[in-house]
Amino acid sequence: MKKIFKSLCIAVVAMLGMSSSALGETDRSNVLKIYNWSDYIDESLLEEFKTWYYEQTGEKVEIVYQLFDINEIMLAKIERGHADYDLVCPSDYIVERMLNLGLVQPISHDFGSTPDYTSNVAPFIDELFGKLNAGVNEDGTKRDARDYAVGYMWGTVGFIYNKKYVKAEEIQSWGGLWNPKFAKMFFLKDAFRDVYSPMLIYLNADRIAAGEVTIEDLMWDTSDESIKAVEDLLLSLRDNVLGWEADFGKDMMTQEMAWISLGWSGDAKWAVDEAKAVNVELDYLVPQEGSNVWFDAWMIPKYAKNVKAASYFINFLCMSENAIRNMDETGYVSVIGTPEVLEAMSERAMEEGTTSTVDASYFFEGQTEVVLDPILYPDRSVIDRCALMHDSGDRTEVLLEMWSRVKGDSARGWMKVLIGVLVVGAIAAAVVVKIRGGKKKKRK
Ligand code: N2P
Repeated sequence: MKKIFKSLCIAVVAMLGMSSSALGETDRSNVLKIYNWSDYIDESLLEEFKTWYYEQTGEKVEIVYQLFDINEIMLAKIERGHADYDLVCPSDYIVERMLNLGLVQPISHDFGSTPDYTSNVAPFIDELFGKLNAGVNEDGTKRDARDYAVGYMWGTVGFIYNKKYVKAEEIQSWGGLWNPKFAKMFFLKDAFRDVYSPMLIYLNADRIAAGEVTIEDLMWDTSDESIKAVEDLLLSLRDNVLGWEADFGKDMMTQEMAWISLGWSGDAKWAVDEAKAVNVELDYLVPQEGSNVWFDAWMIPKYAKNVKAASYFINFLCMSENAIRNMDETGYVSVIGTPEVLEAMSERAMEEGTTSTVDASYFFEGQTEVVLDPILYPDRSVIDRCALMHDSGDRTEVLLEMWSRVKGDSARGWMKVLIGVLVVGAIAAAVVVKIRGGKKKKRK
């Protein structure tokens, strides 16, 4: 729960700070407004960026940092055009959507005498970018999404589970969720795309095995028939769901409030590490039928006001040492694939007691047997059964209607109460933090 409070506190403190400094006395063109996922950065880098930016450009910058937990909430703000963010961090399928809706602008890689660290992004991420439907340029040529976005973190979707109550064999299939033993003991992610896709894969497992359809094909499938089939499947599960979580599932897992959470690999890593401190043994796996591999990327909205600082900030995050710090802090895996990152992550895995190896050659060239945490860098065999999601375009409304029917009003009521309690708590905590000039407690 402290993570949720922390996230909300940052947002609130950022807004308080914004009214008194950034937007009050500082010229907006010297402010960098960032809209990022919660728990998704080493916050000390925000302060350090200001110094680094001044060293590189001789220009001062203030940062306003705000948080979201759901892609579609961020997108709605940008789409309405009310929010003048300079940087946002959508997931792959929303990168497609933002490109195709013309919401973003190309990213300059002109950093003067500062090196272009964006070249540190691993070729694996370039390949994922290549799979996006990025539309066409004005001259009709195929658009390269990398002209408009730079990768940040990536991972998979799977089950975070408590080893005391759940055996890995019991959840090797997405169908493990229907085991009566787990009724009211699991969370589903409150992100309709992250649930729809695994369920569609589960429904089509036999066809995938028979070679009649690929997971990649399914990631484009938003037909009425498939949406109905997923709806029926989820309705048969609804009464067993403990809750729909946007970002608190990982905390609940560490507190043993749930045994399973359908979530992102980065949250799994964070939860596994946190849980160790309280002698709770968590783990993570990607079910055998297959799943999503995803990545999030920085984009500069069309109406950004500080494009230069935005592109420098992206460049700053692509430095190996900053990527490593972000990984340490958040549990998520950076898109940076340099030897420095490999060395740091391999050392860390060994320190944490990992002895087995993975084939991570898809990410670190030639590394077919390397000691790495398999939650962070899954074996190639896992990656081979994962595919990227795609923008559902004008089918999004139909998917959302299905999602709303599946979750039902009771779930929404429950969430509203929870959110209300959290917001009140966070505001109280933010006031305390501000009064005490509270210092951030680092995870490591
Ligand atoms: C971190 C959110 C990660 C986003 N809280 C995964 N796409």
